[in-house]
Amino acid sequence: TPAPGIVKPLPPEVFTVRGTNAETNFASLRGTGLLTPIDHFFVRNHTATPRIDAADWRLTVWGSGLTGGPVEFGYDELRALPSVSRTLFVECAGNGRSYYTTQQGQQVTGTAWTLGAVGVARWRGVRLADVLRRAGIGRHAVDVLPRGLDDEVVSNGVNLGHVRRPLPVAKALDDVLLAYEMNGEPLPPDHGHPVRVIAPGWVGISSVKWVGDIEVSDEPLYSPWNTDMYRLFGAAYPPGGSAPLTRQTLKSAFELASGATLPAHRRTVLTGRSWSGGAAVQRVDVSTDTGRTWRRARLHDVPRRGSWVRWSTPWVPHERGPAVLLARATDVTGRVQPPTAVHNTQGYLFDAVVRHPVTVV
Ligand code: MTE
Ligand code: MO
Repeated sequence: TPAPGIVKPLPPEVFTVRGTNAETNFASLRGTGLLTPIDHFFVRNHTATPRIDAADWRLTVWGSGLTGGPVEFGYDELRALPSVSRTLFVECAGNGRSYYTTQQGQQVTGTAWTLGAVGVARWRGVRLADVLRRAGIGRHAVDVLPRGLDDEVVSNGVNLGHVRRPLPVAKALDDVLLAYEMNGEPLPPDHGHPVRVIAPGWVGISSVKWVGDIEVSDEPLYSPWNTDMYRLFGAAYPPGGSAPLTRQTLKSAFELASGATLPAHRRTVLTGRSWSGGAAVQRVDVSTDTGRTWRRARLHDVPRRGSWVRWSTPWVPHERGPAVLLARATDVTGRVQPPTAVHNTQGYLFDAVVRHPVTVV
């Protein structure tokens, strides 16, 4: 199934196409390494992947938050700056959204992701802070607004302009990257070629792809992506919604197809991954009896905030028929994935334990 506007191949055993987006099937990650291979990495496009030649690309940094006028950077200039490499996930704020409906019976709007709108890559690039300092960021700057070069987004007949979302200056100067490499390769077209933002631990919309300009402002900046979208609205939240979303929440997924069949009386190794943008994952517990009993899974990676840990646990099922598997992560602050997630109308930040159905035969 071709997805409109995605450049890379989307084999159905690896991706589920959802509108202009492609979700990674977690089962296809079994046996792969810590990093999501580029040909398995989910794609979330508001419109379509643009083809941008690095040789023609310029980054313009401008705005009232600079001490001087606009400053331009070319691709080679950026690559000549000191570089850093970091292993981080990009995850859509709506990852897991479909479970508000299928597990909790609640209505939500937006792409009906299961858990595959997340991937971990090794990103190489420059610190956004270095670029902002070279551009002459002033002491009164409050917001930093990267904007994408992809097409303007039209939603319900309204032109929302180019994808853009302000970062508070504290985050922009802390750990945000302007990345030009992914897993050791030049950034592929679908993931932001030639340069994208990577905002560690934060909702995916903060990691603007195909960045073309960055406005630095000494007044707060707004875009639909921090006013109408990517905030929490609903009964549990104030009438104007929550503050704009920042960090991703705690989640776990099995590397197994939903509804997979497993042989009775044979040892199966259940594998999966857990992650959070808040604090590092400390432990993962797995239940094979719908939560009556839990066992601690073995972790295969050193837990790090903003990345994931792979885990495994053996299971010898004896009872034939349907079963429900659960995986529940705990972070280093003691936060545990809850049995239900607090509803919000746009279905963001689903953090509850997901019921994973299998059949023992
Ligand atoms: N940046 C631009 N310019 N256009 C987009 O549509 N989508 C955002 C973000 N950056 C988007 C963007 C969203 S919602 C997510 S979840 C991530 O990119 C997805 O990154 P990926 O496609 O590399 O997985
Ligand atoms: Mo997203």
